[in-house]
Amino acid sequence: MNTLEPVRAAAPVWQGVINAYRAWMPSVTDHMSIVTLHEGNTPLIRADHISGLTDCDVWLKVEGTNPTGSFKDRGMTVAVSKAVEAGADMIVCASTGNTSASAAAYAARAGIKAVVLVPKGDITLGKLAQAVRYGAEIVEVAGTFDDCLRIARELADEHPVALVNSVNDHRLAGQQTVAFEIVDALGDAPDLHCLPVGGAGNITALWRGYTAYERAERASHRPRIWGFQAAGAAPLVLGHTVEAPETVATAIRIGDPASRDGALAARDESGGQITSVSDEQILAAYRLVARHEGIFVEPASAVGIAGLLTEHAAGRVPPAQRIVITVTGNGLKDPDASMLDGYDPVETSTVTTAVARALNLA
Ligand code: AN7
Repeated sequence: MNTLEPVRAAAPVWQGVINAYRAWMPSVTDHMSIVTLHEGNTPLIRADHISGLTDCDVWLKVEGTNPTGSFKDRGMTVAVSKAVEAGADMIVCASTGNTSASAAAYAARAGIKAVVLVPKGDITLGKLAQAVRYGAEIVEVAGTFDDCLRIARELADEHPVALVNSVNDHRLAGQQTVAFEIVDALGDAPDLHCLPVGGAGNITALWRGYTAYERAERASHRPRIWGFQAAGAAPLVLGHTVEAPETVATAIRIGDPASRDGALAARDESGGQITSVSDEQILAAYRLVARHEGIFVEPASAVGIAGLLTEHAAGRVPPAQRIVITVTGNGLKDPDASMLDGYDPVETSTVTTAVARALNLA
């Protein structure tokens, strides 16, 4: 056994969202041990190209730099810490992919078991690779995400397993920290916040975070919230559940959002809106943010950008707004999406002059 004390870092190290914001999480007590991968503290990057396109001051909150590559880690640290505190040795979740990757990682970190229920054939390669490598028990359900969530809830009701979907309030407590980081970085809340909406936990938590900060006078106001769904999976726009949701943005292929009420409250209390964008608009934004901002996101994560650009094209974005867009997950999650356009490499021999000729340099 290694009896060495861990070496002390020379500079303060970011210790994750619970350590940074535990005063805002009443359920986190001083004596509980924290399961963390040092999530959060993600970059807030000025989107110069998109700012120019919209005559606004647009910033991207790049959640793909979290430890498992998506915003889900912010809530998972709290949910898994609480599950361990309660004595759970197994967690369960339903997922379109990112929640399962995150749950699997935090379970591995905690030394407990993760069971992840995913819709068969609908999980991107990167996300599946993560769940496999972290050692989760993967259950492929012949149905949709919504079927998976129903089963996960029923398993947790009837058996000694802790449900870590965002119907678990600890997830929302952690996910609200994205709003804290944004206000701390900008010095105040933005005018407008755009984000993708699937199960709607994230929009619910985001609004909770902005509200907490405004009440504590850390921010002078709360932003309007614009949520966007994919047109083929837009229950909150249509006002009814969607039986067979379909979109290229597999992460948000959800027909029956668990946090519907929270999403509608965020929309209405902020004077915001929830509208939809087409797969073409999503893919156009997906290409644009990589090509013009240098930020590679997965298709679902481009939905907030697609939405802002669509609203701007319709003349509904006033100029000179300060806007934050959450880009929720890393582009490496979905390598197949990147190859949809095909690619056209320069092929040459091993002779440098031939390479130069092929590149029209000589
Ligand atoms: C990249 O992993 O629901 O509206 O099971 O992975 O809070 O659901 C993922 C959702 C946006 C939507 N962007 O957030 C899951 C899952 C990405 C996502 C969303 C998801 P919510």
